[in-house]
Amino acid sequence: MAYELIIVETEGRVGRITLNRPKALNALNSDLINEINAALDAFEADRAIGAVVITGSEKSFAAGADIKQMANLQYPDAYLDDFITSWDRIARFRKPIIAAVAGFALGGGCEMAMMCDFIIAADNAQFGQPEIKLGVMPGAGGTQRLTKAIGKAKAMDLCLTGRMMGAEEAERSGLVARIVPLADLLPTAMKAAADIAGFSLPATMMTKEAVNRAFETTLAEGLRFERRIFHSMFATADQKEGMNAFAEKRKAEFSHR
Ligand code: CO8
Repeated sequence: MAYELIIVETEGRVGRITLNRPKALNALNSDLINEINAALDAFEADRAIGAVVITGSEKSFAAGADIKQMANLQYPDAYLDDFITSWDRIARFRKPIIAAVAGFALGGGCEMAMMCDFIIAADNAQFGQPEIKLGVMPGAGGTQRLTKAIGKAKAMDLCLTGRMMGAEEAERSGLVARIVPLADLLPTAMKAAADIAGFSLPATMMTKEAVNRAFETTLAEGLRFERRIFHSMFATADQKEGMNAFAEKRKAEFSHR
């Protein structure tokens, strides 16, 4: 597929998607989402890809859903077309995916970052759910994922006032895994992704699946799920390689199987 609103690259076993709609601060319209979804489908199908980084520009990760495209949307069309359903492809992506966020991550942009496995933020990052200022509310997980990430008090504050939260507050609140200087954002995210992609692919995918299960089930069920997957790893070639390499004091060469 030819991409017009994103740039898709690979570096070793890492895939990178760069949102590239600078004039609109990477506002998310349907064409942009369709392109992201196509790139993710391709990366997911490609065994040579072990992790993905999604990023925007230095000024804006994504300033939200395209307000101009949404302005005249009517309820029957929103309902019948199930508006936004296709936007959660990132949340269903099975391989590890990191959001490298600089500048604005607002509305759907913040929601998109939260669909990733973790967020590395530049020190100029600004997160927010400003939908309330537009007469609506978050629609792609903002009220749910944000609340799980930072708790009720902060989530209510952000969703009800529409204020922005800087990188330091976001890290302190648990939304962001790491903050780095702007110039280090991409190298840091790519290094983290390359480290992850160097590990056993079944192991990283299963780890991600198990961590995500913690958000959807009870502790007892989650622990049972973890134990079952953990046992299944003894059927992988990479478990044999990883443990034998340790015993033989050499670096493991994973076959990602
Ligand atoms: N939609 C459309 N265009 C946008 C958007 C947007 N969300 N954000 C910025 N732009 C455009 C502006 O209209 C402007 O275009 P033009 O030059 O043609 O007038 C251009 O980008 C530059 O923007 P500004 O001049 O406003 O730049 P500033 O640096 O002065 O301000 C801000 C930057 C603060 C980010 C400001 O642009 C702003 O407030 N943007 C809107 C932020 C917002 O409200 N986002 C939430 C949108 S609603 C939403 O996301 C619902 C989620 C639905 C689910 C999504 C699923 C993933």
